[in-house]
Amino acid sequence: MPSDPTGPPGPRGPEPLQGDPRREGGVATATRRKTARPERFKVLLFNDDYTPMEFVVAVLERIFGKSPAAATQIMLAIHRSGLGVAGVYVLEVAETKVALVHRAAEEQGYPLRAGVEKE
Ligand code: TYC
Repeated sequence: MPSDPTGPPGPRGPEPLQGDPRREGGVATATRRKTARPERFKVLLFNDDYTPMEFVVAVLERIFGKSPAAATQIMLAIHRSGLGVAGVYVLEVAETKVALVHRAAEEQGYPLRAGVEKE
């Protein structure tokens, strides 16, 4: 007869529940991921008074893969609040996107700035 896991605790404490490795004679260990989760970084875009809205939307579409609707929403949020998140990436990708934004803006003579912040 299977023991009643809800019954009174024995000398070694309550009976392990079904699926608990202690019940199967296995070794109970703390859960721990083997591979470190890579740190992720936000790419921020900053508002300014000169970069055209259409250019910021184009940057969000081309460099950050946003849909036209999402790009417009993000651009307007930056315009209203001063800054916004264009995307979240591992550090090397985030830094590359920042460089692409600055290069595209400089080519057109716009002062648009981007930066990286740890998530
Ligand atoms: N404020 C700009 C304008 O009125 C538009 C703008 C939006 C600029 C977002 C930069 O990151 C930016 N033309």
